[in-house]
Amino acid sequence: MKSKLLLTAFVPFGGESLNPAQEAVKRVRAEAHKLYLPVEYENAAKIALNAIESLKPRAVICVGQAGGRTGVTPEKYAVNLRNSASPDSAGRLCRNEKIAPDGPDRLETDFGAEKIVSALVKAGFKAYLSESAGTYVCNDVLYSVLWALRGTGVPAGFIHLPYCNEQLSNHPGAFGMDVETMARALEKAIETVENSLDQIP
Ligand code: PCA
Repeated sequence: MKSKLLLTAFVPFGGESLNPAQEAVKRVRAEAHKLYLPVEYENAAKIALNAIESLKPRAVICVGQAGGRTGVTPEKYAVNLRNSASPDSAGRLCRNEKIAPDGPDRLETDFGAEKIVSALVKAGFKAYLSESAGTYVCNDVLYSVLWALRGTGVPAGFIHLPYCNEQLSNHPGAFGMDVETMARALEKAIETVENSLDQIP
């Protein structure tokens, strides 16, 4: 039997009562292991890597919130850096820290970010390619997963989602998307990744 895909999201952070990534992933109907991570440097990545070790997924897609984005944004890169003016949910503040002391400055996602964007746009979703997953916990998880999976042939990547409509009362004027729409977009992204895997002989 083929192994399943691992789909991760994050719990709410930064004073929000929900995280669109978690809400959308909950509603994804594709067959996948789902995992909700704390917004904590290092710890979130460890939890994801432990799950990869035990579940041996055929692909990994991590999902997070990027308030201010105006569509669904597959990430092209992760950088070897933890740096934010905001502490994580455990109160840890990281300034200019490397994630992997022996890792390269930048890693490229290999889940087909461009292909996913094309498939999403073709299907009518608002989506565009992102060239920066930031330097906070989402990037930490993405970099750690890519670094751990290097050379294994298991593709991995990250998709940032904009605020969901329910969050807009705290963010007047910001772009918002419907959670169900984001869930359908994630299903389309999963389908695109799965189709590419099926093409590998
Ligand atoms: N977004 C944050 C961390 C958790 C999340 O959903 C980020 O972009 O780093």
